[in-house]
Amino acid sequence: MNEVKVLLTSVFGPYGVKDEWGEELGMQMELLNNQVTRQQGVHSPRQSYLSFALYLLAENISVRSTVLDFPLWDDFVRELGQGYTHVAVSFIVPNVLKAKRMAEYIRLHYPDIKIILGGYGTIIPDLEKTVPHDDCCRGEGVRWLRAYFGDDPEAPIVHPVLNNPVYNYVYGMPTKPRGSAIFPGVGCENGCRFCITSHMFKKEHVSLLPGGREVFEVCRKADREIGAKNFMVLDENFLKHEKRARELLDEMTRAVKPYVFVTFSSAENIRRMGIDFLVRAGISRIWVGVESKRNLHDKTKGIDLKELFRELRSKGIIVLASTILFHDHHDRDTIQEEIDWVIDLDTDLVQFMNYHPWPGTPLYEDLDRESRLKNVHYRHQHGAGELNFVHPHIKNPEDHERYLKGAFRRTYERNGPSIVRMAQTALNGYLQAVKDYEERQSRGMAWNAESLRYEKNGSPEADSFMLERIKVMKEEAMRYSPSLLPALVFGPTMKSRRKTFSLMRLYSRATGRPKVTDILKSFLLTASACVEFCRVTIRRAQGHEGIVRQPPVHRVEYPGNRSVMRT
Ligand code: B12
Ligand code: SF4
Repeated sequence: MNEVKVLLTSVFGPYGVKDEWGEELGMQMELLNNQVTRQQGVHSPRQSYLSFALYLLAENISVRSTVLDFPLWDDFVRELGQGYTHVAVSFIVPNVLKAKRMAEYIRLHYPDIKIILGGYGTIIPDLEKTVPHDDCCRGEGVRWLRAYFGDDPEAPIVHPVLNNPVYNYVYGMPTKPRGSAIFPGVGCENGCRFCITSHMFKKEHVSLLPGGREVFEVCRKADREIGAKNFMVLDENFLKHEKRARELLDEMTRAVKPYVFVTFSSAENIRRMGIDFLVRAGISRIWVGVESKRNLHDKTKGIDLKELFRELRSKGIIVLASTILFHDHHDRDTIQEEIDWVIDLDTDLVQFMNYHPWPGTPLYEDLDRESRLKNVHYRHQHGAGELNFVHPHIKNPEDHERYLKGAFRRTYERNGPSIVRMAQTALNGYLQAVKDYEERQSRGMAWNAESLRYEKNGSPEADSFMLERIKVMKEEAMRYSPSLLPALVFGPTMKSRRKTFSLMRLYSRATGRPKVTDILKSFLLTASACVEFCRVTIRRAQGHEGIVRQPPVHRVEYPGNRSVMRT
């Protein structure tokens, strides 16, 4: 028998391009430009992320494997010639036709290869009728794949070190990606009615890195190997696991390593942990589901979101509020009120998404019972187009696209470019941190790691960890500074330009006269923005929303991890 060799692959590109297998709208391989800073044209920062699950899986099985991420069709076909016994495809629902094409090709040309499917696409009912396969993992994959290959499912998990993002463009200028990504766990216990990331894992949080020490060790490893100091933490509700969050801060404090994190958290957990904790722990950007003005979910009940976000921003934490359009109570008036309510929460970033019943969620089951599910092909189920259920008030599919697009447009017109807001939050946060630090010193206050509060202790020693954190906050704020000139030149309105101009002045006052290199950077970025602006304008004239960028193919070979074998 051949030695087992696995190909772990994402679906093939290009992405965000309409063809036989994929869609343009809502399907870019980007977060911000696709579903957050959409409609902001030249101002929209552009980033793409690796398909994290593939690397995690490859690190954690004893058999030899190759990860092929973002292949074009020819890359995939060529790779199949490398003698694999298994091909494992990770896919999400709207990419089902890509997974189908890949699986059918394997069946036709390599009938001996076993096909394994995993990822959110596996929630599709009767999947075998669409995508031929031998096995399918619906849920946490590391333990599943280990069991599949006869390894020890409970062996400690090895976390990969990955460069993140894959690319990063600001005003059309590529900048060097400087961070990494961490996935401490998958799933969420909250079980909100519509939420597939909770119900995919049976309303459980499945831990991959059990404690803060393990999270910190991953940071250290990434710091040593690729110099990463910033981490995108993919865990649905990072702050819910208080012990882990506390431990992470303790570890960072002990080692004086003020790493920076971008993560998700529900509002209730932010309130529980306290904003001082978040600042100290280095949360620079937080993604909060606000869902609806009516506060339909427990995680936001009784919380003054506007006040919470104001406080977070004043302390330098960039807030991304994410919300859902087309709840049942939305009609033509209330949906607009809802959009205005979210914009009025005054966050740095807003994500709008159309309500979507994914198979496996209570929402899906309820709508099925009510015979309200529509026959919309899975390829169109990306949350930016036609609803896949009958809405009581807004039935026209064109409206489903139109309201969503309009919501992004309105946010941009009212709030201006998000990049300016982020710069403002980062700078205000740095200045506030300095002020707070001085005040605490003068009042003899110190951090109490038990109560997670600053308390009077009478002996005002220097808080060396916080001093390091403040340096990092300054660096973070300074990173935005070159973007302000292009933001000013291409500002959408007079109001937005005035705001950018006063922020530029605040930067000069707070951080001193800009260095020659910074001035040069600003001019270069503005020149790049001119080119980007022309490209966006041409694409729009051709009937598209903007430029679609593609992540380059990324291939890594893994020898197999023998430490996970059964003993
Ligand atoms: C990162 C991310 C992205 C990145 C994608 C990067 C990439 N290269 O694929 C970006 C921002 C580009 C993106 C875009 C989109 N995304 Co997205 N994304 C996520 C996010 C936030 C995290 C996924 C992740 O990496 N988690 C960490 C890894 C370790 O966990 P995991 O992927 O769940 O993998 C575990 C298991 O699922 C399983 N597994 C996964 N694959 C495989 C494969 C095999 C063989 C096996 C055995 C197991 C296995 O094992 C892993 C370890 O346990 C999730 C939400 C979430 N919190 O999970 C949404 C999510 C996956 N995205 C989703 C969607 C819909 C989209 C978009 C259509 C935009 C949108 N409307 O939200 C676009 C589509 C882009 C495209 N062309 O494909 C949905 C998918 C829903 C569904 N049922 O299919 C999710 C669940 C968000 C949501 N709640 O709606 N996304
Ligand atoms: S809190 Fe967020 S991740 Fe958890 S179930 Fe609700 S929507 Fe999903």
